Amino acid sequence: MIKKILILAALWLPACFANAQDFMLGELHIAQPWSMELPPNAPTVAAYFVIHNGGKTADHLLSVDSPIAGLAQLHEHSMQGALMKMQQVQTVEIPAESQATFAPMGYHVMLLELKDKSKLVDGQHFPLTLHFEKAGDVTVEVAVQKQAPDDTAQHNH
Ligand SMILES: [Cu+2]
Repeated sequence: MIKKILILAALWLPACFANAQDFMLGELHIAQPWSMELPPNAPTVAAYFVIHNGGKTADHLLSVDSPIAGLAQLHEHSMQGALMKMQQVQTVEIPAESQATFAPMGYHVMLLELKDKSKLVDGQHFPLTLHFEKAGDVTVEVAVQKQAPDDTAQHNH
């Protein structure tokens, strides 16, 4: 399993660094931030991305914020018996020379108290600022789309 992941990572690297939807911050690389278009009356929205850490030390995502939301939290989905539960987490570790994946049914950014819903439609995007313990801050543009990008879960292109 580990070997397979390493091979996938090696294949992925050259292609992804040329991707315009990716953002760099020191050794961190935030790939393809996206959010699902929701009905206009949806009270919250989730944002997803993959954070790659090319460095030799772990970093932590401490918090996030966005001008479109009054409140932004780091959340995690987990199975509790047969039930899928969502809970807030304080930080998310990005292990050295590895990655942290934010995707449906896993870690996600939850945006609450939405202020500007005009940005939450297919084809639009909104800014999201990530605050890291070591690397500092970076603002990414989250693309709103009707469907999940097919390479979110694994970078095998
Ligand atoms: Cu959530």
